[in-house]
This record gives sequence, C-alpha cells and structure tokens, in this order.
Amino acid sequence: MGNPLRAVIFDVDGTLADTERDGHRPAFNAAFREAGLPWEWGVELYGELLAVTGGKERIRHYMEKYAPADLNRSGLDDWIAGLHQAKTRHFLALLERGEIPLRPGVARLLRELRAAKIKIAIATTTTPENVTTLLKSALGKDSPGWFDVIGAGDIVPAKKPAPDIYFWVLEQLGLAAQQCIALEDSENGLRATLAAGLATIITVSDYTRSHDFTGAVAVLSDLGEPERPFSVLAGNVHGHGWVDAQMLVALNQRKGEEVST
Ligand code: XBP
Ligand code: MG
Repeated sequence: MGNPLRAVIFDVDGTLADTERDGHRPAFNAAFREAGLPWEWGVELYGELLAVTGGKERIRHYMEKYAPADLNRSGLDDWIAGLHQAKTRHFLALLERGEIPLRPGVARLLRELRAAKIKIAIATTTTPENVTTLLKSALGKDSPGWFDVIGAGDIVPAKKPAPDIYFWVLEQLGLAAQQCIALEDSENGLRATLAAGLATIITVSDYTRSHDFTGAVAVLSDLGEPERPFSVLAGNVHGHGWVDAQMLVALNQRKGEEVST
C-alpha cells in the first residue's frame, strides 16, 4: 500500500513563475544603478550567477569573481544587505505592477489541490515578501492564506542546494517526506529535495533546461493544461498530459508500492 499524498511543496522562482530573467535580474540592476555601481547583470551572466541561490549570497559571489576590490568596503555584510533591500523594493514594485504571470497550470493545480484537501506549501530561498506579493498579485489578496506553510529566505541559514528549507517545511507540516511531493525547476532545487527524501517533479525554465535532473520522477516543459498538455523531457508520466491532483496522488501511491516491493 502506497503513501496517501498529504502535501505538495512548491518552489517559487522558476516554478510558480518565471521570475529570474525579467524580474530579479532587472531589480538587481536597478539597485546597482541607484547605488552608483557600474555593475550590469546581462541575461547570460545572470544565468551563470544563478548557480548561487539567495540574492545576498549572489551579490557576494559576483563581487568575489568580478569586483574583488569592493570586498574591502567597511561593514560589507550590512552594505550587501542594504543593496539587497533596494533590489527587493524594485522587485516588489515590478510584481505589484503585475509584470510576472504564473506559469501554465499553476493556478489550476493550486485550486485542485485545495479542493482535494491536499495541503500546499512553499519552500524557497527568496525573500518572504516576494512570495506573498507574487501570490497576491497573481491569485488575489487571500491567496497566501491558502498555504499551510511558507518557508522562505533566511529562515534557515543554509540555502538550496542544502535540504534545510525542505526539512523546515516538512517539520512545520508535521509530515514525512514520503507523504509529500515537491515541484522544482532547477538542479539546486532538486539537490535540496532529493537530500530531504522528497519525490520531485521538475518543470524546466529557459535558465534550467540543460541542468542535470537525475533522480527526478519526471522532467516536464511545464505543468500543462487540459487544452495545452506538457511535453515530457524525461521520466514516465503514465499517460497523463497535465499535472493535476489525481496524477500526483497516483504518483505517490506508485512510489510507495515501489518501495515496499
Ligand atoms: C531562487 C533564488 C533567489 C532569487 C532571488 O532560488 O535563487 O535567490 O533569485 O531572491 P530557488 P532574493 O528557486 O531555488 O529557491 O534576492 O530575494 O534572495
Ligand atoms: Mg527555483
């Protein structure tokens, strides 16, 4: 007998919405301009910088590689935190203008899971206000309350690919990894979910299409919609054309059966 599915845990950036190229990246650049810095993160460079999760960590990584002289600034941690606060302000403004839509199938799946009484949760490295503002602007002001747990930002010190945020969310949910499925878009995210023992479905984004997704249950173009099914890049989806509550329940059931045979 498999495990009944009790919760689905969603990553945010790249999974709920395509936030990186036209959201976080221009927000970083706006903060740099405002601070009088000559830094400009182009589309390709940003793809490289995404190897490091967390905005503050990404700024520091960039400085180590491309602007080492700036590491000698006094009060470096506070300076980075201030720069990142400005970036968050720009990113929130962009979200509030409704410039970042949810990816295909996301709104439908969230509603179906709620209707099926399957819990929904968030595990992300991004800043908490970014999550609630994205949800409110895309799904309405009550939508953050739909989630049983929102794990975000600095709530755990070690960000993805460390599994800590997923362990934190599982503990808050009061569930075992076997009772949950994770949805991610990146290799760092997958490394985090696998280390936490979670079965994972990947929906790729432009920045993550070429990542190594070994260990994922399935790698899909997106969650799909009945009128626009997903394409399967890897894995066996047992005839499903879009990710719905029924597909996830069946997947978790099979997972349990595989383990017990
Ligand atoms: C998302 C991130 C975040 C965002 C920026 O990774 O790496 O750092 O790019 O957010 P994941 P902040 O999708 O794997 O959680 O600037 O708010 O940190
Ligand atoms: Mg992501």
